[in-house]
Amino acid sequence: MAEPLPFPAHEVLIDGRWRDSASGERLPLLNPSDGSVLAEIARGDAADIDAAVAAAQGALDGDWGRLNAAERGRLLMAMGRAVLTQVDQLAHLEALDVGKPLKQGRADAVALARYLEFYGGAADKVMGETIPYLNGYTALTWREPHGVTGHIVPWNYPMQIIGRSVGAALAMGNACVLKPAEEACLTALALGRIAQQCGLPAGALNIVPGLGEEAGAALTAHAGVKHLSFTGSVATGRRVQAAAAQNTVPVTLELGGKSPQLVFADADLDAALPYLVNAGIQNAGQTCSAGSRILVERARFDEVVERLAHRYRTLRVGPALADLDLGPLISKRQHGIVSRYLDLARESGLPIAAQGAIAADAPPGGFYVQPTLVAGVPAAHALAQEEIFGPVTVVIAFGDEADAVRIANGTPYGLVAGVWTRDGSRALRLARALKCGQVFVNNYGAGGGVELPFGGVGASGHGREKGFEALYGFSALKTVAILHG
Ligand code: TXE
Repeated sequence: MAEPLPFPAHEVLIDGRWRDSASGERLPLLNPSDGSVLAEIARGDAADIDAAVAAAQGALDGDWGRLNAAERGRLLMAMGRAVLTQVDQLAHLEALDVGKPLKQGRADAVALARYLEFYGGAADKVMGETIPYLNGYTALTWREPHGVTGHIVPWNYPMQIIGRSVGAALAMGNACVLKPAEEACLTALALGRIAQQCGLPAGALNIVPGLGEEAGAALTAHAGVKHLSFTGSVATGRRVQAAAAQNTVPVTLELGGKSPQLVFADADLDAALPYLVNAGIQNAGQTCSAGSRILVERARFDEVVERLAHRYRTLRVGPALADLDLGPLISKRQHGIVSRYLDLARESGLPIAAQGAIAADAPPGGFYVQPTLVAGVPAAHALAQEEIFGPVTVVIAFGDEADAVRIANGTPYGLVAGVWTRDGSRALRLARALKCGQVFVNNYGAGGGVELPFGGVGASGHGREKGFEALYGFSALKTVAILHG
């Protein structure tokens, strides 16, 4: 018998109150490690979104809107501290809900705390400018919150994505309506409870779980929402942007990628290897910034493939609570998507260089897939072009630097890139030439990146999250020109 959850999962949080969805309908939440029903969540719909937007507007017009920047920051920092006291509990929830190994869930919880600390500390440090203007005038700018902001979050990194999005929005004085993913929303609900315990005014953060096409679509269409941030698939991102256009509101879209890691012959391979492996398998490859294409200079191609393969053969997959290298995929559907890519690799005759193993005692109902390294993949092949969102890493050979850049930039995406070289000039040339939002040189995603602006170009989306940049996205600049003679 599974342990009961620490709170009822079937409620929405609106205006500081937990209650059933307006329709009373619920959805089953599955445990990806064994396929069992873990809990029921609310099936929020347009009526709940309506109430949540009204509550958020009420908070802006009331207690939340009256706080100054330092007071908002203090509340966020208190939430960050509270999260730090519950890292293990949050990691446990994420393990049950997302199938994430405990150590990865802990890292996510610490990152959530860091976002809350960072944005709490930044809340009162966003300043405007005075502008030299005509004689007799004083001209200045300041940043104002948009108002009610809508946050649509996927299932792969709920804590981190909520931290970077809701944390920044609250710091700037917006009031939020959060729609977590129907596949995983326990840590979102837990954060709602933490926010209440820390004294966040009612209505500043409202949480409405539900289906994308119901609660999600209602949020994107709501005329009371003044900014939308969305992380998820390209197809849904386009729908979100189209809906936002109807109300002429700004959107931030983070839509994943096919991020390359470029390994030159002069690279320090000992340093690179752990990153090359981890960036492909973390969270079972269900990571927007997964380094899922490894591009290797031909002179060292065989050596790199062999060393990667050696590590891949040792990788172990199993239930999240067993805390192995990888847990299961999020759902049967995602398992089907990834399995089809593996079938395609075999049908295309691509060399499977190595695979990890699924633990013998992994429950048969879980959504497990072997981490797989596919070597010598043509750059134009679907496996090298499309986001697989599973632990499948392709290795592609390149000739010279120009070839590497051409291959790296040769997908519709542009989120992150990694460059491994000892040549500083080349590193700088590539950092300029790569079409993406973030470039890591001789590291990849190190440090979690709370402070580093993040977002993509092309099909990876637009707008920037993380770092100070997010605060600009969650505010509108107002210019004031005063004629005083
Ligand atoms: O995404 P969706 P899914 C990619 C990844 C994955 C694929 C499908 O390649 O295989 O997307 O995943 C909400 N209006 N990424 O189906 O549909 C939905 O409820 C408003 C990359 O999970 O984009 C959930 O909260 N909202 C990625 C969120 O959108 C809607 C993370 C994401 O769901 C909606 C996840 C609608 N019409 C998947 N339809 C990344 N960038 O990290 C759905 N939603």
